[in-house]
Amino acid sequence: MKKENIISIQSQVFDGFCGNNIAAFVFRRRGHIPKILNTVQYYSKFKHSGVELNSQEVDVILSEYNKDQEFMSDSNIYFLTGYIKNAECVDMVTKNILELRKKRKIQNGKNNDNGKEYMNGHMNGHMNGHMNGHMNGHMNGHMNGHMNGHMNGHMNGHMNGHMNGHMNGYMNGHMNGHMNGHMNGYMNGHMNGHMNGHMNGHMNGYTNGHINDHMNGHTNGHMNGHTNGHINGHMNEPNVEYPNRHINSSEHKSSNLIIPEGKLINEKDMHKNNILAVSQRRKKDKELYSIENIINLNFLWVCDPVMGDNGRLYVDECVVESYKKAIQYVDIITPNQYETELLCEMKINEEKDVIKCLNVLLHKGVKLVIITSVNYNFDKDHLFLYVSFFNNKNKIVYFKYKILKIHFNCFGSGDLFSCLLLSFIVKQKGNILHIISKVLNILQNVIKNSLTGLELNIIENQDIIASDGLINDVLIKEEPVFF
Ligand code: PXL
Repeated sequence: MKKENIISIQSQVFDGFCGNNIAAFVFRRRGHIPKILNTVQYYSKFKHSGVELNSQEVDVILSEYNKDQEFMSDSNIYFLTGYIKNAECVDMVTKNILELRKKRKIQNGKNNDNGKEYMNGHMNGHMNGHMNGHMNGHMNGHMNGHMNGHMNGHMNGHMNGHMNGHMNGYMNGHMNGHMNGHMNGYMNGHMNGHMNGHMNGHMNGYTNGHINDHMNGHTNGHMNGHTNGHINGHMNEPNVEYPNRHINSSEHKSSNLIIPEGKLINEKDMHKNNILAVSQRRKKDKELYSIENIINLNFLWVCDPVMGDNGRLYVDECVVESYKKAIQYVDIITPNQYETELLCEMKINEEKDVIKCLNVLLHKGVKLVIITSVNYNFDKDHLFLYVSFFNNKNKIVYFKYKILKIHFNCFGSGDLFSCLLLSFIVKQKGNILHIISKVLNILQNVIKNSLTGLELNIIENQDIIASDGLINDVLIKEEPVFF
């Protein structure tokens, strides 16, 4: 197991709860061992008297950490940034995160560049966006988005989105989405979605979805979905990893039968009861919005662009510009309504404005956008959380959570949200929509138990904070937003 490194860069206050006073406690109470960098030391969140680190001081700490990490490629790194008072410090934090990410690219194989035209040689890590043209050589890691053209050589890891054209060589890992064209060689792992064209060689693992045309060679493991055309070759006996080997084709109809957990069902029964289709669909639903498919969990920047609330700034004005520049490198962003308006240079009055903002942020390169609180004039009783990301077909999806407004005039709930979110992502992984429901469940309960004072009762609610977010069994469910 890789070592976990959480680095929380936020404010600290002498009295009360915000920034790292919340995050440090929450992370530790939930079993993490965070590294804490305090950007300021204020008296309280209401009285900003105290001291502030300058950008050189921020650099001293973070570059020391970067040096230490040089030879430690066996760890996952998670940055959480919150309150940073001035633009130079935001720039310095960004610079250090990028430097470390770059180093990781060499050691771990991470790459976030978009390839255009030709790419020869090796590509390690992530490729997001579009690649048109040829790729020869190796690719390790994730690829999201479209690839048109040829790919020769090896691909290890995940591929989401579309691939059109040819692939020769090996593919290990996951492929989600569409593949049109030819694939020669080996594919190990999962394939979800459609494959049109030819596949020659070996496939080990799962195929879900459609294969049209020809497949030559071997398949080990499962193949579900539709096959049109020919399958030539061998299907090997069950391997160790996937003990049940099935070929299901399009004559299966849906069924509501549920497989009792732990019960072994033989192939004949599976076909008879037509259960597999259900379990596959469930698995697909689970995987569809899985955080692992949206971001790379080896290196992650959760940026809470803490700038202000309700039209009032509490950082220097030029911090806005620094965040705008940094956005392209951020994996997850969690602005409130006012911060979203500042970053996207527009006012939010109705849902279509929110959608515009989500699109702006996603097209700048953020992989997961969560707008933590939107208030509408036409609904004073609720606030809304929006989440958006590219799905495995490279299409933007939007969801919202309708939250009963609790009239609690206190800053800090955003800080509690962001550290809980990171904790759930690191610990639980899986469906991001479920994670958000659970984080909201904890947040709502802590706020409800803090209504009598001006601070969040973090310590008093430590058991709720440490919980799995299923308190009272009341979960706010996401609703899809169609645009
Ligand atoms: O909750 C955001 C926040 C963080 N840090 C400091 C703050 C605030 C909000 O007021 O003052 C120092």
